[in-house]
Amino acid sequence: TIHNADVDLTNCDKEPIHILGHVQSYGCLISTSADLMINHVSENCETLLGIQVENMVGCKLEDFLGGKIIHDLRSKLQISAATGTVARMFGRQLIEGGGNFDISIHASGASFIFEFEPKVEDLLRDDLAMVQPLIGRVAQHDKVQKATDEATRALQVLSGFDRVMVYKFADDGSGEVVSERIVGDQEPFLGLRYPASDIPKQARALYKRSPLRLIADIDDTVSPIVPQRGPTGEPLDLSLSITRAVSPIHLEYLRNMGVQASMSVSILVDGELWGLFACHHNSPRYVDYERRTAIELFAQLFSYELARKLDAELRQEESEARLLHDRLMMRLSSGEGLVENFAEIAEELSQIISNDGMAILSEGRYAVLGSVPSEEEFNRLVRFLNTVPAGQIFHTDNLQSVYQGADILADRVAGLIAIPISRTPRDYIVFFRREIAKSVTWAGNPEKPVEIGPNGVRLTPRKSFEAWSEMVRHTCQPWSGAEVRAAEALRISLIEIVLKLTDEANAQRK
Ligand code: BLA
Repeated sequence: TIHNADVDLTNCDKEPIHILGHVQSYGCLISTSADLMINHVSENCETLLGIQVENMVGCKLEDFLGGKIIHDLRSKLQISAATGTVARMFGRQLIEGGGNFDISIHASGASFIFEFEPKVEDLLRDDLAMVQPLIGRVAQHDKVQKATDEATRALQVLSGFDRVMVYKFADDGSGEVVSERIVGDQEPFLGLRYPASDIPKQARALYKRSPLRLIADIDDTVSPIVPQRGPTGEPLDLSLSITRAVSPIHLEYLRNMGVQASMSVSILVDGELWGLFACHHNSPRYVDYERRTAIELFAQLFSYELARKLDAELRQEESEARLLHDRLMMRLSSGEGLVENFAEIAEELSQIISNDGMAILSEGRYAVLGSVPSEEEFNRLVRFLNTVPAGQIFHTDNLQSVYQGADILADRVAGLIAIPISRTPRDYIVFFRREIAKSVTWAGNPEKPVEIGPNGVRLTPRKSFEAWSEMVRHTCQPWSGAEVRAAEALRISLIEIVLKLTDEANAQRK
């Protein structure tokens, strides 16, 4: 196994996971210079290819492989170099009389990396043929959630893993299991949240470039790459390597979770890592390169579908917000009072800006719905809100960080959006949200016995969930850009209405 003394639980994002210098036993690696002179090999070339490893470095690749395959590798290299991608070949013979291999070819710095996996022969092979109907079923759904669930199911079929999840990242790098398919009797992880450190920054960055990783067996004996460093002292960059052995800290995490094999596939939207398909298996599981290629293709097609649906959902939300807005304005301008009808109005507004509670203060009258401050607490809060520059909405995910009086509200309120609805005195409509960890519950079984590794219980899903809860103490689910924009539009309309109502009242008094 690999050991890196400089990395522990406090500095996960410093672990150089792209240069750990080992491959998993399901494949072997040969790296060469541009003229196909071998500069690094993994030691298991001996068992998988039957070549004496000490004879390889400093010799030409063609000294070991057949002429036909060398010719094909060269042309694939050209394609890979021209497109900046990883080229592939499936089921190819390397040496006369030898077995067949799936091959991956890519450029890494000044080197070319060739990886070979013994071919698993399967006469019923239909990997690529499965992708099209499966993505077709995903495309039929308009809603993001439905499409995602369908994709999770499809990936379970394609991969055969015991548990397939979609793990979605938030802006801060933390994540949530938003879809899940389980085979057999296992505890669900659906809805659970994890801190950003569980998939550290450098891993998230790498997963944008490299779409799939397979950890076929967490107890695998990994094979070192020799020499570890080239003549310039640099280790081989394995960022795009498909046999790369992964972080030992992550292996411990999986072990503590009771998982024996793991595969994850990136989901990119607009060039950003939106999420991952995360797959677990309770026994070792190898999926061959040809099937992994089909899985990558599926994930890529899903990404496009997802981007389309996210876009459509956003437009749909915006148009619903506009309609609601118009309805509301019509009611108010026909003379219905904001405070008298607050219950109905609040319900309508909640469809545009989701919340756990709402309050209005208008001309000295207070009305509320849901999880909110008392009138007295609200009056104090208003004095704080009055310090915000006039004519602006104010929003925060963490009231505690800006407002002294927030701690007595903490059981009901963690964040708010305040919309001023008059100039003097300052009246407000306020949307409140509770602390996020309070609205998410842990679903796992804390009593489940597992042997805990050297880094302790932190590397378990439950502790991980607790770590996330601790990290988001005093904060609410962030207000989205669309919600903040809706609040701003609402401010402008409400000011207009309030002015009109005041004018009418004044006119009547004359
Ligand atoms: C990698 N962590 C990962 C990966 C996942 C997770 C999916 C990608 C590798 C893979 O496919 O297995 C995390 N897996 C999860 C989560 C769920 C899941 C959250 O199924 C939820 C259900 N991990 C930690 C801590 C550290 C850490 C504390 O929890 C560091 C101290 C490190 N995780 C870590 C590293 C990697 C990783 C370094 C990269 C592994 C690699 O690609 O080499």
